[in-house]
Amino acid sequence: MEQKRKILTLCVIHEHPRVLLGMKKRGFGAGRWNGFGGKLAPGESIEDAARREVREEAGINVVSLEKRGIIEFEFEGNPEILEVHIFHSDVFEGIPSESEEMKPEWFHKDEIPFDTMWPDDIYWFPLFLEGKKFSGRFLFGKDDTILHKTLSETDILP
Ligand code: 6U4
Repeated sequence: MEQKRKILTLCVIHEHPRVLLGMKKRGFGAGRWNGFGGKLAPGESIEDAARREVREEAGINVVSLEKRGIIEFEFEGNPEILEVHIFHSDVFEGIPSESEEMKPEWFHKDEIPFDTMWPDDIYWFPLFLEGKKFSGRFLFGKDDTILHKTLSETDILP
């Protein structure tokens, strides 16, 4: 079966010791806290898409941006692979504000709401907060349960 790959961005603002997450109000992952991000516009680079999505969803401009991880997500019975590029930012301009898609809120690093986040986040967030780079793959089954996972630290990310 041919596998279709969709590239997505995900940016978490980390102003130590707090992180900015958004409650997704609609679309894929609605009802969950998550970083800001989405699909690439035609001709857009992954980094430019990450910047644009944060601006559109949280109303701020990221100044620093560093890629920290790439995770592939698959759903059992669905040939599509979601390739999510995860970015860290600790310098931004503006004040986070609610958009049609996301309601931003700061969380202390010890009070991250993993119960209302994607179930993979609890695995990679600690690496992210420690400044590590990582790559992995998660396979989800019914009700977004994790059927299989690989996750490892890496020095190089494409
Ligand atoms: P639009 O076109 O905005 O309605 P939508 O279908 O809502 O698109 P989009 O583009 O907002 O989706 O992208 C989904 C977002 O969710 C991206 O930032 C990537 C992120 N995401 C997807 N799977 C994830 C997962 N398993 N864990 C996680 N973030 C995930 O932490």
